[in-house]
Amino acid sequence: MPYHLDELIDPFPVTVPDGFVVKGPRPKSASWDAYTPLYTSVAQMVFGTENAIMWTGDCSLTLAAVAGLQRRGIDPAVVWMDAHGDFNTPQTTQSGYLGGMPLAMLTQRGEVDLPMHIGLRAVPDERVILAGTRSVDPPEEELLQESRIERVGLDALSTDMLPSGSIFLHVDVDVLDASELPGARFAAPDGASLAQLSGAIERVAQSTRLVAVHLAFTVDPEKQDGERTAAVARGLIEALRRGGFQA
Ligand SMILES: [Mn+2]
Repeated sequence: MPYHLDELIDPFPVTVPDGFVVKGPRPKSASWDAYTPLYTSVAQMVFGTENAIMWTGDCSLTLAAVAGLQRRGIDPAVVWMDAHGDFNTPQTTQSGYLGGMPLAMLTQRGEVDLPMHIGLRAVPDERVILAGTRSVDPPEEELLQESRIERVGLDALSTDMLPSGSIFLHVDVDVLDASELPGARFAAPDGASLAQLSGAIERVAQSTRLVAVHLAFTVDPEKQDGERTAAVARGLIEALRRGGFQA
């Protein structure tokens, strides 16, 4: 799904292994309501796909993926690897950036109709693990502290600590350090190495309960380094394979 919010990314920064490309319907504006048609079609695709790996340019498309799994009768726990908390709501955000809100939407915070329109049910806080996060706004920090969401470093994330049942893995590549992946749209200092991220992904996959994966390539197409981005993409797929996850 070559989107960064309502912006179609063409060419997409990585060559995606054979699969399907969802290019529409393109949202008519960058407001949550405008995403309903696109997210409905993405949810339908995830509903019909076993072991989906979803390649996108933003974090918000997670909402569609989880809605699609839920439609299949799966209530996945969510492991969220990201430099940012993505835990703002329309009420707390300072930037208004929708890509900074999806984890709040997923746990049904913020007054937004989109989850209802796409049939998304709230993921309980106890079934969410936030990993590798190092850049959180003060209002997000407050919301996170009030929540029951567990936060861990990538190295500390172990197979044992994963919630029970099926697992959905979200990876925003900005969890990596800029030395591994230049050109992140919202770079935060002191990120993970590709080896650290790969290790954490492999341990999640080893649980054998992984049902779908979202790889969010939140890099600026103008500022990224194509070879580095491709190396990261290969690294993430190899980590999933080593952990036993086959798309
Ligand atoms: Mn993110």
